[in-house]
Amino acid sequence: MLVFWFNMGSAEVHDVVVQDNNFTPANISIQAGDTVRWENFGNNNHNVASTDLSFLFRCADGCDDTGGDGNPAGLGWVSEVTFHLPDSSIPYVCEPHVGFGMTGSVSVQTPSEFQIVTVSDSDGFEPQELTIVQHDRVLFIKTNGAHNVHADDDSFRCANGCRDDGIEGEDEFTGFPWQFFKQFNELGSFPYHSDNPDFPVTGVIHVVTDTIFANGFESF
Ligand SMILES: [Cu+2]
Repeated sequence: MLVFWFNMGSAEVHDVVVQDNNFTPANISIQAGDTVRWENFGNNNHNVASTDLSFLFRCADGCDDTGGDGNPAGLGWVSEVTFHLPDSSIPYVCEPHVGFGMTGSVSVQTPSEFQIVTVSDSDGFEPQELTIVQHDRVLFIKTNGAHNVHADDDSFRCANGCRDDGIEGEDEFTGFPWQFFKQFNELGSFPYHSDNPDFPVTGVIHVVTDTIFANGFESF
């Protein structure tokens, strides 16, 4: 059993090498909540631009959506995109070299283990308080009303997308149905709230180490 505890999850960042003129690996598979990091080792100007309308990102020297510049750029740029929802295949291209076959895809799997927190007008965040192990993932689901999930310390803000994940989305409170996976990689307590002024509901996630769980604290 202990082997399981120590093998559970880690901060998952998947590297893709950008060269003249291809992506390596071109097709990768990740879990929802993971991050893909592209780095340009080539001399040509490259970028990464999604062609899937539900996962819009365009990055090179940063991503368009997060104030960066997704125009093709030369040697040395690094861009990261975090994927919060499963999808069988999210295709992307390098815009100047798509005609040369410079294409790739990200397949996002449902995590094998995760906790669920729902939010609604009537019940607020449920469970209101949750303790998880470092690197665990939480699936937040809005079941009714207009809400988002905003960390009190402003470290994250998500709804139909998360701020700063590189993907075009809505992180302010919204009545649009949404759900997202978030991985918690930092230890500590993370109180959060909905920004809806009519339903200012709150919750908290406690992130602890494997060791604390192994010592039996979870039974309390
Ligand atoms: Cu290119």
